[in-house]
Amino acid sequence: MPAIEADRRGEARANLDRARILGHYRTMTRIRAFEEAAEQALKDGHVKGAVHLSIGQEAVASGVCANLALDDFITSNHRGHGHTLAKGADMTAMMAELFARATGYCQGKGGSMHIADFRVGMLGANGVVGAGIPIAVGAAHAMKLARDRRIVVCFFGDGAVNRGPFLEGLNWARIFDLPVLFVCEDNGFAATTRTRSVTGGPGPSARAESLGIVATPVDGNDVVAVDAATADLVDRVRGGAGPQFLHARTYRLRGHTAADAATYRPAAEVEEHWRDDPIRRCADLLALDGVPRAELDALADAARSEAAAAVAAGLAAPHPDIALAWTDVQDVGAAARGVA
Ligand SMILES: Cc1ncc(C[n+]2csc(CCOP(=O)(O)OP(=O)(O)O)c2C)c(N)n1
Repeated sequence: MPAIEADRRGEARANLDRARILGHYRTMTRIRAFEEAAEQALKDGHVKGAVHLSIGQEAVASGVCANLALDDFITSNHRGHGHTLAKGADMTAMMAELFARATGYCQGKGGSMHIADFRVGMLGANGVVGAGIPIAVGAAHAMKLARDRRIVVCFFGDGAVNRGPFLEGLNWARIFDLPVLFVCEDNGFAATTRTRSVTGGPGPSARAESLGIVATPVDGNDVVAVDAATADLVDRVRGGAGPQFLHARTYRLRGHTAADAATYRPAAEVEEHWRDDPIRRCADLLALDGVPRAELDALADAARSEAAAAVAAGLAAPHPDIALAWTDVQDVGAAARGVA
């Protein structure tokens, strides 16, 4: 990293105050609590469809989204609970969606990978790897044409860099200088495969730089570092510098889906990465700064209570009416609807 860059980041880090780091701790514990509750609910048979947990990756969602205004936009992927909560979405409606209930974000018809909330700028999770990239770039192009100050953040995994939309989307963003921050959440895996074994060349940062987009590497488990790096990149994007790329290295502490025991990696490797748990790191930092452990435990407890209440509300909510199956879809034809 060039010296000036390192200095600017160091400066930004020093300026992050305790209240802001506590805010990260709160956001990350809420994400963790939501996902642990969803994991248990899946085991109990309440969740319909697949759930991909971001346990271990919470610092990326929190550190990035803390730098966005409510009306800025994000797009997400299949592992989107953290991004969605960090952007300000409603935990109760998210849990109800996982349970396929009428009070869920998609009235129970979408599940985990289709949650969107335009009121908080969340343009959608996406089950198709890489498919959020052109959506983000399209939104950024719309902002540029409208001379709108809002920007777009596009979250995707390291597996997505091997898909065509990555090349097309980043190229388009570069040539039109669009206001978009690409955030590659590099957890080392693409489903059950180590990404490096299926990736030619040095990886995500080099791919972005080959398209003329400067890549900024960051320790994705250090929420303060993610926050500081993002602050700088968001400034550049908002200032008209065009697309930026944040390469956040992290690790997923659970299987690819909540039902995947992840036996393709040694237990010792996972154990090792638990020592690098971003929430624990953040707690240690705060404790070192004088925040009482009891205060941190109380925040984590509050997050678990909130998630438990979301589970209870989800279980109490009605299932969608069967007639809703014909809404929010393209015309399926009168014959199919039985009204010919
Ligand atoms: C176009 C497409 N190909 C394959 C899949 C199956 N699939 C789902 S998630 C995934 C891995 C994605 O890896 P990455 O983008 O790194 O995200 P991560 O799961 O690591 O968060 C694959 C191959 C898919 N959903 N879409």
